[in-house]
Amino acid sequence: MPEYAVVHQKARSFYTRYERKSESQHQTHYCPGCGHGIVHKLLAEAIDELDLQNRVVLISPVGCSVFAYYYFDVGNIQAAHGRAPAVATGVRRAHPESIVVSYQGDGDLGAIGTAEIVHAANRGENITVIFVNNAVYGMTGGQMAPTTLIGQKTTTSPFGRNYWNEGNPIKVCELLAALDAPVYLARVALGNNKQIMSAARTLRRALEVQKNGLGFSLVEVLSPCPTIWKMDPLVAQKWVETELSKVFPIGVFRDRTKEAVPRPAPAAAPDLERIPEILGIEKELDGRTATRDGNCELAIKVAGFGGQGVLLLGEVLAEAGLAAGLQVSWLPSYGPEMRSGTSNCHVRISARSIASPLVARPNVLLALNEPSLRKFLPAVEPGGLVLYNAPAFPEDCRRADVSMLAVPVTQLADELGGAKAGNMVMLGALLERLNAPFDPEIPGVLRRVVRSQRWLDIDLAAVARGRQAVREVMEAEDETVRTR
Ligand SMILES: Cc1ncc(C[n+]2csc(CCOP(=O)(O)OP(=O)(O)O)c2C)c(N)n1
Ligand code: SF4
Repeated sequence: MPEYAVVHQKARSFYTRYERKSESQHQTHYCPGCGHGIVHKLLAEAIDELDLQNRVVLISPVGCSVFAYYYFDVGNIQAAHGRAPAVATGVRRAHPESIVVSYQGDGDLGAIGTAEIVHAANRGENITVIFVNNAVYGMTGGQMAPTTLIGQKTTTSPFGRNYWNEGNPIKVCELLAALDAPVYLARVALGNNKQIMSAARTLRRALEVQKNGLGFSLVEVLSPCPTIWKMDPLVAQKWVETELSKVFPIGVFRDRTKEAVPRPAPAAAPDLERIPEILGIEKELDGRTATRDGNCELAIKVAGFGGQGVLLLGEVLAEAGLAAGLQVSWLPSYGPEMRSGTSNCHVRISARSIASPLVARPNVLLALNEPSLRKFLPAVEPGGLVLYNAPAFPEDCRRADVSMLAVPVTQLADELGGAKAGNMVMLGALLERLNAPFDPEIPGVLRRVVRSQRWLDIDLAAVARGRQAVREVMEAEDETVRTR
């Protein structure tokens, strides 16, 4: 019997089966000879050896490794391009028991994500970054990366990278080694089997740094990309060993594992209730709206289709609040379409400082179409007010704990000669219901923002029509109550 045996087995931290589209089920989505597959294997084995599978959260951003979550049977989060270190920071701080790995390419980490990696390293976050440097943007077809070699041809440096035009390749390990906080920084390569064995040990060491709570660790892996380099896989591997390693020397650039002390646990988050007090802002008055005596706490959501004057309605309200000496904010939100796309805006009008212009829980909803009503009605604060552009509410769109009023504002505006002034009929209806301190400012605001005399006349008439419509509805309701 030999004293040792070669065991071929899958790492436990890999799924047993990668679900792929039927014709591709027999292969991973990496090209033959790609370094990502090797790095995945080394990482999965290191996780197994350190018995971390149940604690690891892998953050994969954009790049060829975007589907890392198909392979790793650990916690997985997909991050926006370049943002993995920021996401990793949040996860590690919120879950101090987790082991967080940020897996990034050179386009991701060294170009769009430069700020994130530098600041995460400078804060000494207790995360491990695996930086796969293949000297190109693989996923998008081979554009120049910050690590592209001088003279290397890419789709965006077709004559070869030129120092005078594109600068020198960025050496990430050397750059981060200029910072005080990182505990472990190393560069490894996949240029031959010996280098791969060494890479395995280095990855394990980086994870150990985090496991021991010591702080920031990063391993840069020089990795082949045969497809974009247009090389046979073996030639590409050799190129890593001979060319890439020449420009990016392999080695350990920082090792403070002996002297580093464990990073203190992050301070416990304060109770949410205390946040207004900590920030020096008063809590919002839930559900209370405006009264003429100056009490005004309006969180308004105006919503409808593009072209219905949603944004203008919000703007007029905010301008009127401002003219009345109140605090206001107006935040538009609309799709790329100019007309017929969804459009909404958030308006706050308050007697006090406004903490955020976002209105997630409106106390007034002005819904100019049915999709907006359906979308935002559930979010309205109990005790709030809903105005809806129709003769009646759909049967399945009712709430007993809010005040609901249906006014067919587009139709009423049409009768006045301009269906587009439906937003102003809505404004009039709201003003009639609110009795708001900024009500007297409305005509002046309209005179300022509406340039054409014809439309100004229609808009003023529309506001008056909206007020009248609400009075009619209220009187009809009174009548119903009296005759009951
Ligand atoms: C905000 C944003 N900008 C650009 C892109 C397009 N994009 C996708 S992957 C990528 C580059 C990936 O290159 P790299 O990080 O080196 O990873 P590789 O594919 O080589 O492994 C780019 C620019 C995107 N998805 N998101
Ligand atoms: S394009 Fe390059 S980095 Fe992307 S999977 Fe293929 S070989 Fe790997």
